[in-house]
Amino acid sequence: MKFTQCVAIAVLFAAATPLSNAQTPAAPQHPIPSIQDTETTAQKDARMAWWRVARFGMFIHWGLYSVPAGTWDGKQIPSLGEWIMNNASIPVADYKVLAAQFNPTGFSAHDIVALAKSAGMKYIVITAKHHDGFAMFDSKANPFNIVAATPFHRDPLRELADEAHKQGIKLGFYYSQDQDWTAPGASAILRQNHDPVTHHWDKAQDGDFDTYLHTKAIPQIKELLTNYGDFPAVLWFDTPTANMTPARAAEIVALVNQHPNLIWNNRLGGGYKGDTETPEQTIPAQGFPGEDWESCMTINDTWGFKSYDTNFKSTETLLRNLIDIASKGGNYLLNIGPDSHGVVPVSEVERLQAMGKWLAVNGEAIYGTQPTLFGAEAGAFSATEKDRRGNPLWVPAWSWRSTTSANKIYIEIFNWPTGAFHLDKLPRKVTGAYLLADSTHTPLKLTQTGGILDVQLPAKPLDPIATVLVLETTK
Ligand code: H79
Repeated sequence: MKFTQCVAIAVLFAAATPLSNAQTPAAPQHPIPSIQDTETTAQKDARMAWWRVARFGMFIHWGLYSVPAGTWDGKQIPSLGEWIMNNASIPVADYKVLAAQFNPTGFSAHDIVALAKSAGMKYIVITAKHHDGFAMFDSKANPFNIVAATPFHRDPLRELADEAHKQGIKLGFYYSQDQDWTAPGASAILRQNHDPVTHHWDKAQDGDFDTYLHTKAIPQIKELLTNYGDFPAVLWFDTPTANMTPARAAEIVALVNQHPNLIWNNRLGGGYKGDTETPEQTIPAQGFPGEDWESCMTINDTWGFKSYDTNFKSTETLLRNLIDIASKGGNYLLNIGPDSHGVVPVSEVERLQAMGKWLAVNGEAIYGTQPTLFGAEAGAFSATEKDRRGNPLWVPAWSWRSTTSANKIYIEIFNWPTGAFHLDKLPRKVTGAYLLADSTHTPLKLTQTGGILDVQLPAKPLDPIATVLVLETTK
């Protein structure tokens, strides 16, 4: 997706706008207060604790759109695979018949949970219902679902919940609460000019939004919140339009309030801020200091499977993204898109396993760490060039990043220097240094004068993508 395509839609994510440090948050005036309005800081810290140390999660976009897999009527449909119904203006009846062809017998909850674990991911968020309105779970509220409408008859969410329990990982559900292209009355965002006004391309989509909300969205959210034991740990809303008024959003808040451990994002709408900022396909220049945030990204150029999208990011890019995000205090929610058989594309599996290999050695520098004590290493805003919004262009630098713990500073080095690694303005005293991937932790020679540090490095990095230098510190 082109960045420019998202701009108009980004406006819809009103809650995604970060408060500048100068602003004090106004006391929220919600029709129904949400947990964030009423809990203490200590309660919030306890609720967010697992998520804050997790740093790395698996997004799964899987649904009926994996059947056409990016092609309709013999034509390759540009842009996101999960948007095919909208992008190709597929009539509701024509889209619904896909369900009869969806029999993903290659799906294995065990293998997907094991893949997430081997990648070093600490949570999974799967599409329970995307904008196409097809529920990937056993829903009594609406028959357009994987159990009732397909020959598969199984509930992948139940199977994933069982496996996630067994293998010890958190499971969350994505639910498109506002857009639903097959339910009468729900929203559909116009694709061509990105007008946020809701737009239907089939009379079957016309109807009353409150009827949709009360007969489908709310009952299904209730099912998701009550039928899967301890899960979902996360509820991931998306694309609120003007239809998601404060009063309507409050009806959903009344439900989520009954699940006091639940974490939910900033995309409910109606003025609710939720728990997490959710930059999509980008890493913010300096993160969201003091806030919980999560960058979600595709591994190629689509969320939902497209048979011909082979533009996979390299393991190097993916690992640098994870490290960059961790150094700014955020989480990385990296997507996979299983195919219509339920199988995860091999190129995705390979990259995840490679990331897991790095994390198995270097995870100490990522999980549960604090952001960098420096900052300039991430890059700088250009004095002359502007980005597509007319703001100063952010020019990232890729020599190194840093993460922090109580008594260590981690330097993730991408560009291996010759001789010494040099640091200015070090706010702590360094008492020792070693490479994390060196199992013997052989001490490296260092000199520190005031805040200026030089650490002698071996001639070659221990990992071609990122080698972690550990500085043991006292304050
Ligand atoms: O679920 C994934 C996306 O389908 C969803 N959010 C992530 C996590 C998403 N929905 N909308 N958007 C993201 C942003 C809007 C993109 C659009 Fe377009 C630009 C909609 C219309 C213009 C891309 C290009 C999709 C259709 C044309």
